[in-house]
Amino acid sequence: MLRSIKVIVAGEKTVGKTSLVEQYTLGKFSGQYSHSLGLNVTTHIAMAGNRPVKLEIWDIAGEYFERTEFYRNASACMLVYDVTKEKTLQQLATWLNVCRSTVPKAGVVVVGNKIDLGYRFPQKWGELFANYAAAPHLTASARNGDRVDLIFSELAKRAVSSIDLEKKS
Ligand SMILES: Nc1nc2c(ncn2[C@@H]2O[C@H](COP(=O)(O)OP(=O)(O)O)[C@@H](O)[C@H]2O)c(=O)[nH]1
Ligand SMILES: [Mg+2]
Repeated sequence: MLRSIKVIVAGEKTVGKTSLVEQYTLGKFSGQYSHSLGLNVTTHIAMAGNRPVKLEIWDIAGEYFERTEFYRNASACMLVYDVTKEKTLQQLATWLNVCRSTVPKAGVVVVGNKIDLGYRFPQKWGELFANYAAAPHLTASARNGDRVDLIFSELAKRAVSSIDLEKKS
């Protein structure tokens, strides 16, 4: 049986969380904004290194960051911002806090989405935040699919290492 791993995709509304999950699981970009209702859970088989795992992806709507029960048992959090909106990067500090306080052992990956549109503020700021979070910083585009597989495989990899760490402790 495949091992099931829960991961969170978090960030302000309209940064492209749902689009990234759709591009990753369905290989399509609908270009539509559907105001996600609270929570969407999608499962997808992913490779973590050379092991297949069942990723349970929790896409949490922007306004639900305080619903800490959604984070329970998550092994990794993807913190997404929009490279055209500086404010969405600033807000990630709040999301990071929620992740760290509810699931302290979870791995974290910082993602700047909509890279097809280009940065409208220094990319360095995203890198500094990722540094502060002790997390890798990656950019992606849900629109053209650039690095979408990579960000989710990085997330899966971090999730697996966090579970392995937990087993040892
Ligand atoms: N240009 C561009 N637009 C995107 C990208 N990802 C999402 N969008 C658009 O941004 C809006 C919000 O996306 P959505 O996935 O619903 O954001 P969410 O609220 O974080 O789930 C939609 O109109 C998407 O079409 C991207 O990588 N590039
Ligand atoms: Mg959404």
